[in-house]
This record gives sequence, C-alpha cells and structure tokens, in this order.
Amino acid sequence: MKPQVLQLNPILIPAANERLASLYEVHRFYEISDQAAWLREHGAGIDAVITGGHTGISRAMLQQLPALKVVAVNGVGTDAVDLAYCRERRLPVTATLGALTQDVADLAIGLLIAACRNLCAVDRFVRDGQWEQHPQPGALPLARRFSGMRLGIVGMGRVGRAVAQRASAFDCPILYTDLRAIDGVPYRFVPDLVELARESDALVLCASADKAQGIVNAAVLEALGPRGFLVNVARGRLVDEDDLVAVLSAGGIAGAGLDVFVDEPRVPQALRRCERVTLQAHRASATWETRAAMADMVLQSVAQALAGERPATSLTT
Ligand code: 8YV
Repeated sequence: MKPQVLQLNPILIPAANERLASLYEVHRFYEISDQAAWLREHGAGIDAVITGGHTGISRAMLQQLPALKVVAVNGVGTDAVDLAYCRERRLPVTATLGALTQDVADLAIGLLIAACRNLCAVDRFVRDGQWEQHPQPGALPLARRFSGMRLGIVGMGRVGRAVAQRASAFDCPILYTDLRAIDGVPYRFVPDLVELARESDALVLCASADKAQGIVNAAVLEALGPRGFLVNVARGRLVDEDDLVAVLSAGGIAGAGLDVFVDEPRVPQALRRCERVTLQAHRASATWETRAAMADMVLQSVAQALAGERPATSLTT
C-alpha cells in the first residue's frame, strides 16, 4: 500500500500533483465534506501532512494523526503549527525556506511603489472613464516619491534582507528592527518599534508572527505619521487592524500596501473602501517559479521523512 498523505491545501503546480499521486495515496482534505467523520475513520493511517503556511495544522488535528511522520508546510510561516507540541512528539515540521524570498521581496517593493504612486486608484480613474471627464491636471493629487524613502524593515530575515537589497538600489536608507541586532547586517538596528516608525517614511513588515501579534498598533502608526506608509507581506495579525483602520481614516498615515490580513479572506470594508490602500490577496509567493520550487521542497521533505531520514528543512527535529 502506498503511504497516505493528507493534503490540507491545494498545490497549484500540475507536475507536482502528478508526482504526489504517483508516489502516495493523496487525500485532499479541503474536498472532503464531513471532515470530522473522515478524520475519525482514517486519521490513524495518515503518514504525512502537506499544508499551507497560513493554514498550518491545529494541535487537535495532529492528535488525531498518531502515525504521522512529517508536517510539510508549503510556505515559510509556521505560526499556524504548534511547533512545541511537534518537538515533543519528535515530529519534523518542514518549511520551504529560501524558495519564496525573491518573490515576496518583489511584491513588498511593488506594493510600496503602488501605494506611494496611487497606481491602483489611478488605474481605476482611467478604467472608469474619469480621465476623460476630468482631464485637468489637478484632478488627481500629486503622489509621493518612493526613491530615497527611509525604510524601516520589521524582521530582518531572508525576506527583510531581500527587501533591503532592492530598496538600496532605489537609494533608500534602511533601518530595521528584530528580536535582536543581527550579525553581519549592514543596516542600523533600532530596537524599539515606535522609534523605528518615527525614523521611517515606510514600515515594511517581513517578520514571522510566531511571537509577535498586534505589534503594529496605533502608537506605532501615529509615530509613522501622516506622510508614512505601511507595507505588510508577512502576516495580517502583526497589525492591529482596528487601529490601522482608525489611523488611516483619520489621515494618521498616508497609505498602505497590504497582502495579508487578520481574518483572510475577509478584509475589513473600511480597508476595501480606502483609496489610499493597495490590496492583494495573499499573493506574495504566487508565481509559477516560486510555487514550483516550493512544491519540489515539499515533495522532498515528505520523501525524506517517509524514508526515515531527517528532512533537510525540518525546524523541529
Ligand atoms: C503562501 C505563506 O501563500 O509562506 C508562507 O508562510 O503564507 C505563503 O507564502 C502559502 O504558504 C501557500 O500555501
């Protein structure tokens, strides 16, 4: 009998799905209607779980999978997996470390330029025929220059560094915060987030949300100030969304570029209505190139774990 793989999220690369199906009995959990009953009946036979970074897997579900040998996360965020519990069980939890760095950094820069230059609002202005109705140059407000902006990067991991590298090419001075100053990083470390916001023209969130929740609150946003921008390509819950809505509505910051939200796919109406916000749908890693590389890593992790080896990207074993 083939090993049993429980897949909690689709993989969008056909070749990877074909390979999975040729090697394993794959159960697509997201297509099962009575999931609780299915787990009771089949949970004990599951050898491997494949999940998404945002989806993770709950402790309650892990407890229903006693024969599990690996949780392969198709992403880098492991905040939705109970890592302490997996360590106790000596269960490898793997992530696609490094596979999505470039694309996430690209989108961070794209969102910041889009927010500064009102790209999406002006696109709507042209698309809706408004330009023809209001051809006078003053019909649209002047935008904000991106080049040379002081960038405050929150989380100087792989993605943070890739954002800094790109922004440096636009002559942006870089500051950062993290749990501690990071050796070998050539940018100025600012331990306090409010202070970082005060010294930045834009805050770019690249941190993992394992320990940090609601850290970007009203105090941070007010320190960023009415000419400041916020970009989030990490996790929605790093931001206190109610505070963000309140500060944005009051003109307390200039705008935002957001790929992630607290309760995806639900995005607060106030953000959807705000012309100064550029929205994405958790798309930072969603390119063919990155998703193919991620799928390869997931397949490799599952194969290694089922062969009794320690998966190369295990975070827990
Ligand atoms: C993916 C992510 O959208 O890496 C992560 O943690 O959230 C994203 O890159 C997701 O994991 C795809 O399943």
